[in-house]
Amino acid sequence: MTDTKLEKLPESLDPKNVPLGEAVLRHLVYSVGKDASHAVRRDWCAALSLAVRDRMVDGWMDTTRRIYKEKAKRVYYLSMEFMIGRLLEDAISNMGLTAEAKGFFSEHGLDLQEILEAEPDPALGNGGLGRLAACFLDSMATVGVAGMGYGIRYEHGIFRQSFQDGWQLEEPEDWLIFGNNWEFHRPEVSYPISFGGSVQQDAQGKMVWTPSERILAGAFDTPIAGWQGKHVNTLRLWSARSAETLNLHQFNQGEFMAASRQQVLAESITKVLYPGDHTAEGRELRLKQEVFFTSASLQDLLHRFLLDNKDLTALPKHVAIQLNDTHPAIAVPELVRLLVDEHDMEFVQSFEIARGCLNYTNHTLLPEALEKWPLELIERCLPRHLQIIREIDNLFAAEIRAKFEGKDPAPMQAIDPHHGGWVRMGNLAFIGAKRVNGVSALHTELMKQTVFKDLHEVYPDRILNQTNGITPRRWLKECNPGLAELITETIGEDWVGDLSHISELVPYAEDKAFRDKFKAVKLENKKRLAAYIQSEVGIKVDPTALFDIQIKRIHEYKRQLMNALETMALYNAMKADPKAGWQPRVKIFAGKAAPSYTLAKLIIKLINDAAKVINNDPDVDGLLKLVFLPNYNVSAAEILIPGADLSEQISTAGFEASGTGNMKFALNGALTVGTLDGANVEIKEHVGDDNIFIFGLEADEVAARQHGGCQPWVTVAETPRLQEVVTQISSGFYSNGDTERFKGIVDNVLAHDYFQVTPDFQAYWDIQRKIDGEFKDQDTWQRMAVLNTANMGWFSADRTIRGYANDIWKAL
Ligand code: GPU
Repeated sequence: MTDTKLEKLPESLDPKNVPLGEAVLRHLVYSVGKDASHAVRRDWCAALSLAVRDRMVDGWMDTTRRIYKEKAKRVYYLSMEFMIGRLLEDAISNMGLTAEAKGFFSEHGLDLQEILEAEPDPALGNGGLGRLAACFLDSMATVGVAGMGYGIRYEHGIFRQSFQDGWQLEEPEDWLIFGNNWEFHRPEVSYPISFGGSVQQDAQGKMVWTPSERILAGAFDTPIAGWQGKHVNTLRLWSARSAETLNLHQFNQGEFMAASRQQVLAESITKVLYPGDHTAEGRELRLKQEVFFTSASLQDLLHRFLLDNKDLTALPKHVAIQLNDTHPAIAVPELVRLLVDEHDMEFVQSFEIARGCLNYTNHTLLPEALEKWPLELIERCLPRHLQIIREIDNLFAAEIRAKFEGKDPAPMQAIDPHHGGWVRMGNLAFIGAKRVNGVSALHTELMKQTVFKDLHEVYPDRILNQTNGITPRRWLKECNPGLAELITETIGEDWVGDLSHISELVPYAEDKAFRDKFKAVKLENKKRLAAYIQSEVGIKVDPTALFDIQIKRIHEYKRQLMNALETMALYNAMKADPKAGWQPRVKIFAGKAAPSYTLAKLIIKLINDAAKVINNDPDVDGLLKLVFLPNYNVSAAEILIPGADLSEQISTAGFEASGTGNMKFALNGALTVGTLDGANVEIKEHVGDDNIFIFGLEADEVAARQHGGCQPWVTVAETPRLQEVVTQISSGFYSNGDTERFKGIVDNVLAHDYFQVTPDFQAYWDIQRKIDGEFKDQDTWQRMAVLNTANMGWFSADRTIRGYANDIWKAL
């Protein structure tokens, strides 16, 4: 820092003293370098973003000063994914600038909405886990937690999905191509990250790691303003670069490729987001990504701590670290290593410090998603970490033996010596954490009974629940302005900053005039969605039909297949008797499949092929449409969710840890058809049994069937509508007579059906027909819809963050 007499900036420089419009024009000319007559939407978007960012900076610095002064406990949220979506509307809305921005642009003949849509959608995540992290950033800033997000600045986010002849195509996504107006590059903030090499003991007995590879992590900061901009936190994303400079000698010899080799290798670490969702993949590079951002974040937070603290044993008092799933679980040995090797502390004390700061959130019970790394890989890439993991395991084993006579610690340890040897990251995270949490009540219970059964027995106080939540700013106020205005004119605006107020709407469920307005808003949203469908896939849908939507990653356990099969059965029934008074429906799907997940991709193809047949059949015209929208992302969700009548949350019970889309739909007045899984259970408790459509096997019944041999082919034979559909698919009805195409799906359903599509099919069909009937009674339906919106206050991510802050971080 420099010594300067300049403490406060002159008032004239305060961005608040300049009308927003003027600031936009100034940025357009002097930052973007365009004059108004040549500017395209993207230029206006850049100028507006910079003008809004200026308004955030003072609050940002104030927040930083306040945190230092008050010595507030700092919370670090480490996540491989932050699915932030577009930031401009969020920033304008939270900073209270919407009216001013709208006014300025309309004065100049421009439409704010179109300018907002010119912003690329940063999709730095796969699905719910990444979106949860983004909602938490908004809520930490709103609630006033001194929180910071740490992640990776991927050059390419999740792939862009399109369809070629109904098959999923993956293309690289390029969100940074026109620059990023939100971030501040901090070239001076950089940390070395090491890999490989060997460890030797020096003369004093100290372990010395000599790595064979070293890269640098550079920081990029994005300010995140909470509701009303009072508190502004930071999302710090790391980008990799080589620690070595260009080999000029080689370059001058004309060996351009060889000269840049080190740069290319280093930069590959933050090139792409791994598109695996719930499955371990990508091996070595993925491991290096995890180590890279975890180590950089820990070095950074230790550096910040030491700026005004000397005693590292006080770290747990001032710092809480949340590990978003096991992806950053290498933090356990890495924090110990930094304390022991770089700060000369004792091992046992260092482990106690680590265990005082670190907490771990589990997001799945799926065995294939619990990360484990081959010992050989860890030994080769991270030899010093492996030593520390072994020591931690020994310490843990001694603790268990001392506390529980005769208890074998081996199955609980981080290292599994069998089958060539593995490091189990879930066990490592559990052993190294102060608190471990699940993400819904049911999921947390199942965690205790299954994956962490034995660890829970020996540390019964460690596991707790924090049911997920969503930010009402993005997921109601911004994405559904019509409904937001109706709510505000009815009960005032307090709900935006404190969603519990939304329950004041409950009495209005009985008010016919209010219900009619609620319905009118929904219809407008459905028209907007219909226009989007038309422009994306060229299918015309009737906005008065029942809009039935399933949007999420494609996964067997989420059972898009069951929804598709029911659609085909409905098609058969309608075709057989078109005059039977059917409720017209539009079935809408969207979601990406992991590129290596063959069956998931085949399910997409099946839905697209079925859509071709159904949408072109005049017999069901006006009765049924089937739509699969490409490239589902946060921006698409913001159009889809407000336009839904029915929200599909139909996972095999026991498999969806929580779900958060379920909350977004219900908050926006869609009714849920769902199983008793994840947070559906709690949604049912809040909206009331009469205002949700629950069906199907429960988690314990599913588990029993999965363990005892069940015979899906028998169930199919006993379910005529399902039998008919399965026969049609295998005989090539949806594939131009090709009987091979969907064999993978048919064989799987008939022979294994691990995710229990066949036993749940009939109950799903029945409840859908019940829904048809209830939708026809629009008055009753709208009443239920209002009660959904009104009773979702508890699912605000602000409530979730307060839960973490009180029970885990001790930070409020
Ligand atoms: N989830 Br593990 C992901 O989106 N990706 C993952 O790799 C893992 C979990 C989801 C859960 O499936 C979903 O139920 C949950 O709501 C979400 O994390 C946030 O907790």
